Amino acid sequence: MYENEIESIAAKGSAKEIYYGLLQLTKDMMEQKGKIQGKKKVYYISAEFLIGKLLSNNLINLGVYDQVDSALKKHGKSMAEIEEIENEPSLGNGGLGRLAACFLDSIATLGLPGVGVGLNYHLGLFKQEFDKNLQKETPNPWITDKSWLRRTNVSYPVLMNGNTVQSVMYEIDVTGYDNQCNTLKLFDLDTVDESIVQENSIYFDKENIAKNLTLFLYPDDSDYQGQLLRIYQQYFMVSNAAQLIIDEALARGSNLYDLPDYAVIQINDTHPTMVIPEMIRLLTNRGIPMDHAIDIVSKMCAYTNHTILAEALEKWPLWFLDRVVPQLIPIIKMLDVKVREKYQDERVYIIDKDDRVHMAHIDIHYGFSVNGVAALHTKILEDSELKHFKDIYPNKFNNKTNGITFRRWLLHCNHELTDFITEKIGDGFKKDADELEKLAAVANNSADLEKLLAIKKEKKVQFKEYLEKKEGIKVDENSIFDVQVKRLHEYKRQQMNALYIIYKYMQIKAGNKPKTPITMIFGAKAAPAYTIAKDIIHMIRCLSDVICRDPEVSPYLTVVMLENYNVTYAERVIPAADVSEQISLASKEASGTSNMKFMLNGAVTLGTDDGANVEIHEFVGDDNIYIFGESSDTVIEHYAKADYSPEKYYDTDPEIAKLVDFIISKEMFAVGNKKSLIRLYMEIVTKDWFMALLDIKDYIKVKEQVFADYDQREEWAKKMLVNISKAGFFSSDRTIAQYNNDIWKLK
Ligand code: 26Q
Repeated sequence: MYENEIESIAAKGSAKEIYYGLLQLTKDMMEQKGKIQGKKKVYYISAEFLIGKLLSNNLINLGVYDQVDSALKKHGKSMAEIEEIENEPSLGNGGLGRLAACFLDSIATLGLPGVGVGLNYHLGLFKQEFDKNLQKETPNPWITDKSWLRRTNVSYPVLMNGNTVQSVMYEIDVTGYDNQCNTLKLFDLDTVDESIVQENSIYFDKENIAKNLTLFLYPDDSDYQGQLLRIYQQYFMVSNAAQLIIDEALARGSNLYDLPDYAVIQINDTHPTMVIPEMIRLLTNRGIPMDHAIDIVSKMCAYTNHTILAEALEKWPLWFLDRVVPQLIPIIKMLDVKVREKYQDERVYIIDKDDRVHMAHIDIHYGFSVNGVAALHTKILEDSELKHFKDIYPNKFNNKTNGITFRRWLLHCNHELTDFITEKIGDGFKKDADELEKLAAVANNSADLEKLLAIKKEKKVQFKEYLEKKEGIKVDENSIFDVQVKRLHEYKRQQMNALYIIYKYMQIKAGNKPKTPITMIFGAKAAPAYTIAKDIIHMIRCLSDVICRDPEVSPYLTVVMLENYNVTYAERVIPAADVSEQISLASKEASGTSNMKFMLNGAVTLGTDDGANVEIHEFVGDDNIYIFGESSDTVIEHYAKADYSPEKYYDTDPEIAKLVDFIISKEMFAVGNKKSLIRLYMEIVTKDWFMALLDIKDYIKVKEQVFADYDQREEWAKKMLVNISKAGFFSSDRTIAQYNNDIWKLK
């Protein structure tokens, strides 16, 4: 089927023509497949859907990738050059959004009826550029005339601040692997106007809601207007979602009293929390008594927590909400009153004594399920962060360890490894990831291990070429690729990794050269208003310059900070990685998902016992992972006693002081911004909220061991093999099967 179409598209002249031909063909094929049906659907509401480019993945899931690939080759073209034409949708930031995208893939692959609901941000999250080694944010427009987006006639009125706007719904089809399709629904406003954004910047009039509502994901919220805009966005998203859910259920025969038989809502972090009061409001408007409406909605909503950082848990001042959604205020107050009647414990109130609304508390009281995203994370929620809730609702809490879709993170991004695995154990693993286990037994001889090393080398060469073409940066494929790619946050401790670089730089200066050169690769965006995060990026860029300009050091050490790290970059750099940096302060990383992607692609983890690293550690065993640092229990104790102070380490340990002092050295000042470097130095010496100095020595020690072990090539290849073969658990197909069995209960 489709052979003639594919052949005639591949025969076209330009890459552009071929891309648009394949785009249309793929859309037709998806339409042919039809939609996954079922009485009850899951609605996954999320502020982010970091879906990445779609062409290759859709072709893989439709089962025609190889056919297209060979047709292109026959005409002297490659998939890689065709994919270049596609823009990457800029609808997410990091793990939370990528998880939503992996989940959509797995929901469709398992044949479950599911809908993603989000917003159609025209300029996405910002695009990152570097100017004098400082992060500069510019708009990231990604929508083109012909694309995966389909405009629909679906439109809902949304009342905000007394005005009613009329939404418009767009759709993107999501095809399952060897299965039918679901849809991602993205809401938008026709009045949004990109021209209000100042040239080459992310500044715009924050008060002109009709024109700015869906311009950016996470617009700067460092001021009041920015915070109000976020509330507008959130309410617009959930009001549309609620109206869609009701419409679709009515169309399938619901009488609304039985709505939980038709729809379950997964609330991805607290951003969609207002769907609860909004749904209650809409049901009461349709004549359902308040208490009954609350009961119906409580049976429909499930909440996923993605963080234990207190500052990341949303608490909106009541009067902010009153400005945007006065119609929800009586409902939120009533939900709070009901909580107060039942529980005389102010820690579980929805509205606190300062009149702030704790969004997570709404989710926990008025949802039927609360889940964390890795075993350790859920345990910390239950035992400390949300203990008061666990005591009230012991049965609501459950764990769903995150996962990743192997279609994108193995089949698509690493054909060479996929072919090797298929040769060894057949292709059952593509549908049943646990079959990867077989690999450890059958591929454990020298020839296979060498093949594994050769594949890694090939992926390193491919990345090297991509990097040089894209950014003009040269790296050596014979060096060790040590990679840390994730949102920039102090708790993820990119700054500690940078301190290691300083250590290594000094070692090399002192004559202690590594046997194998090292390439340290970073990719990270910092939130525009997060000053210290931007300072950390600046430090890393400056280190890169200092080292690159030093002929004594540069043959042995290279530092690269990728510009505008995104899904497309991830697909290139993860398969090329030897070492996976997962070095968050123990207890702070809810799960992490890049750790799983690296593991699946044969990188070895250097990490703390945090998030899903704990589970990776259990699966691969002590010999195939490098764990360092204080335990989560110890860290939690430090927080409880408030007894951590970086001065203790800085003042008493000259080796640590030397590393930190380098941040404000003349070498760094020669290439960097003095103000930024001094600010970061002061932050680390006097605050160090995420305890980089607590773990730095152990980190250095273990990292040295990693690099020494790397030279034992066959032993290292065995570690790679174990990591790949134990990755099956981290398939998002497993995660979604668990969501469905325990929470959604769809067909
Ligand atoms: C909140 C309030 C105001 C402004 C922004 C935000 C905000 C924005 C983004 C809060 C959170 C996020 C993103 C969170 C995120 O990506 N969390 C990650 O989720 C992954 C999937 O579960 C986990 O693997 C990671 O551990 C977690 O950090």
